[in-house]
Amino acid sequence: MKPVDSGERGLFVDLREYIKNNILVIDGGMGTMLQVKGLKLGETPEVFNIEEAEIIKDIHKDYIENGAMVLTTNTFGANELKLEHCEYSVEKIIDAAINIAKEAREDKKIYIALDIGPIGQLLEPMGTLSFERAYEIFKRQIVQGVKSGADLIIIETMTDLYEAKAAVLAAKENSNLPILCTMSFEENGRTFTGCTPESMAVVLEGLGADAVGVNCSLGPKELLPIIKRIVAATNIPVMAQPNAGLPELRLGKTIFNVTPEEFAYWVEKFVCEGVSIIGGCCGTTPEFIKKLRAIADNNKRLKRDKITYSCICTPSNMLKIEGVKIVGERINPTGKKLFQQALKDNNLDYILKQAIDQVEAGADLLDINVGLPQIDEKEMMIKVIKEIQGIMDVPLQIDSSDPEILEAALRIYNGKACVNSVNGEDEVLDKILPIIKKYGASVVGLTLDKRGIPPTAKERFEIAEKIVNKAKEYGIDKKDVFIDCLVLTASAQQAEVQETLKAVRRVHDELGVKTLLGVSNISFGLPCRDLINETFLAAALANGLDLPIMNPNSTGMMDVVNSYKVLANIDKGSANFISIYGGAKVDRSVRFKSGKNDNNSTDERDLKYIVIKGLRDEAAGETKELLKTNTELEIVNKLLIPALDEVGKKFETGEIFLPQLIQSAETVKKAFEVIKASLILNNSASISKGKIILATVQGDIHDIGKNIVKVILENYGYEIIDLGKDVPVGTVVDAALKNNVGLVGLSALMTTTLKSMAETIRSLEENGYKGKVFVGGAVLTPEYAKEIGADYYAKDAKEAVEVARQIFN
Ligand code: B1M
Repeated sequence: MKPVDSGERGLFVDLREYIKNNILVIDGGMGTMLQVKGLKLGETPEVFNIEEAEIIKDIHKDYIENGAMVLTTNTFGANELKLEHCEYSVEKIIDAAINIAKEAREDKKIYIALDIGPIGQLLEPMGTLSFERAYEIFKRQIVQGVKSGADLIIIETMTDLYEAKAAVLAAKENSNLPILCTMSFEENGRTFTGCTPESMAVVLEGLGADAVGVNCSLGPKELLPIIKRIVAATNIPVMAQPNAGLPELRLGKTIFNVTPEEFAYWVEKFVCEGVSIIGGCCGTTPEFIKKLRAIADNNKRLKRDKITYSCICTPSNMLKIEGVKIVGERINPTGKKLFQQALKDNNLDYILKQAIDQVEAGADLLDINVGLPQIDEKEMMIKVIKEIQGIMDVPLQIDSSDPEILEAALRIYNGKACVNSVNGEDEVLDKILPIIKKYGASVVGLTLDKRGIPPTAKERFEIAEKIVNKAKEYGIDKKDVFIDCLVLTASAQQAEVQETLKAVRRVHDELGVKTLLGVSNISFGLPCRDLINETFLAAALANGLDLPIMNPNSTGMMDVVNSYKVLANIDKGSANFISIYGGAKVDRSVRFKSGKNDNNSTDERDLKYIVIKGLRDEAAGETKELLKTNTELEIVNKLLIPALDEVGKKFETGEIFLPQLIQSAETVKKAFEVIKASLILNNSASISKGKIILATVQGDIHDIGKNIVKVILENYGYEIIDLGKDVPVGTVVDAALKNNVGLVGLSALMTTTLKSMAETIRSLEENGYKGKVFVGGAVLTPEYAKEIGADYYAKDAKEAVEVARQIFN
């Protein structure tokens, strides 16, 4: 089944079939080829489809002649945002690109892939682009791609899994074409936004991509460990399109240092690992693809082992359901007056606190139930999911019986979620299972049907079996079905407690699926509920319970889980147990005296805590409160900056990722708005003591520090012209000369942007600026400031005021 020869196109092999058993060779770099052929810096490559069509055609032909089976259209950036100022429409550019590829392939059996790159803007909550807007942007490209006759869609170089999801959904819902999707990873094994290879593989496979993998990123050698992780996480074909090595800047030119031979050496290793779709990215040429074609012709696609483990995930946190995983039960209004009130008051902070408390206490995933008759459950579900996902990376279990709510929630959830729940009724299964399949989620199946909850283990087992089989009919693997054999209260249905346990045992042993139980139902109506809950939990775990839904803030319940993990050989060498209980004298008698659930809910949430957790809505109130007893600068220096330092450390060590970093920064902004208002209110100075320009240098978007400096200087009576962040060198120079200022202040927070700072100072001098320059920012030292020609260095906002005093007084 070789698709490339000069036969009739009528014999064209279906791509989905082809990649099941063969190695497919895609073409190589387009952008870097275009640069060699005259594309200038800043030019839009896609315009070449219309104005320089012959150049594109020649590149395609060159790739075909060297063995490429797939041509990738020159449409990487052909989306309506990137083409906003382009004279040609998205439709015109895509149509031209596909037609050029068709002309290049003539009547050869070559597939044409509509190429789709990232939109170029960050999605919410990291940026401002909504998920649905991103979907619409991709949809427009895909609709045209289908119209113009693309054979498949390649979604590539994604760094945000949420954006990749929007693109894959747009492709699935607006075409029947095969979808290949790749993301770009960094040396730390994650994408720029913190997504892991496993999460990517699991989520994109679940959404129905036909192949998943990695492109661009690094050189082939550096990609090998990432590729191994992708192969180990998915059952669909894996693809790889590395760069021709790590780019190096030499004499103003980007050089890729890997030869075609070396490239092929590594790609052959990928094939031995199980990769079956190969191609090249930046720096690769037809010569590279020729080598890859030889690999494809000389190797068979490796038969890979089927992946059978259960998991759910967020982009940065893949949770394998192995051992015991705790489902936090507290985001649920049933029987909780405060929670009900929070829902009615739209008090998302309260809900976020519940989420944080549970995760800090040890929950591995959180059940989210916001059903209350007086509120719009769908709207609330979406809000809660977005808010939780904005600040933490715990996977979620969406708990609702309404298919419309479930679909809306699964659509916006970032990752692979679990749905709670379906039951044994055909009507329910037929409505909900297709939604589970479409979004690649896992599902909880309750062992009840129209008759209610059957009393015996046998009947509950039968319902479980029916759910697993029905899921299979809908294409849902049993690894994605978790069965809840249902807990009845021991006080009312004592005889059935053992039936539940027997059912768990049978489902676990005979169906081989994961089991889940809402444990604390067992003790309703009895005194000392903790004791019953804990004893039942121990019995259930011993019978094969994998996912207890419980209150992780209950120390007793956590004690049971922790000790069970030792006894079941899950906690190897008892390491976790010893780290928790070793040394400390745990007084276990205290808990039993109270007879109530322990709840370590942390009420002592100072501003620092609020920033670290990214609780935006709490920042303003807390800051106002603090201003009653602290000065503005005290709050900045003692709380806000140390909090950000801690966030920075967590980011550096991989404890948190970009989305959380952004939430903390946003939280600081909220606090700072209050501080600024207070300073303005208390500022008596009205005459300008001097004009100062402030800017964060080009390439750097950190402006919190610069903004603090600005507000404090304003407070001391200086007039500030704030040029903002990421300010081009020329803008600073123009503004300094035009406004005839006496002082320019530059801020930089990254080692990589220090050279921008040096360049700005040099350019100011070269262009005849006569005033002084002062610099600041965490990466700077007084020595370096001197070295790059700054007149002054200011460690912080106070020192900035000293500098201004020296200049203007
Ligand atoms: Co990022 N970031 N960040 N970040 N971020 C740092 C700086 C980092 C140290 C974190 C880390 O890895 N530990 C690291 C830089 C590493 C390095 O080069 N040495 C880093 C990185 C890598 C990145 C990204 C590349 C991450 C990514 O995308 N993979 C990306 C960069 C994008 C870009 O700029 N092109 C990025 C993005 C972001 C956010 C957008 C999420 C956000 C910024 C939001 C915003 O500013 N609007 C952010 C944040 C918040 C941080 C940390 C956590 C905090 C920075 C901050 O605001 N500090 C930071 C880690 C850290 O510094 N602890 C980190 C508080 C602020 C008051 O202090 O700015 O130092 P600072 O200002 C002080 C003094 O330095 C001085 O006075 C201020 C008040 O006392 N000062 C001046 C500052 N400017 C002055 C000018 C003066 C005088 C004094 O005269 C003109």
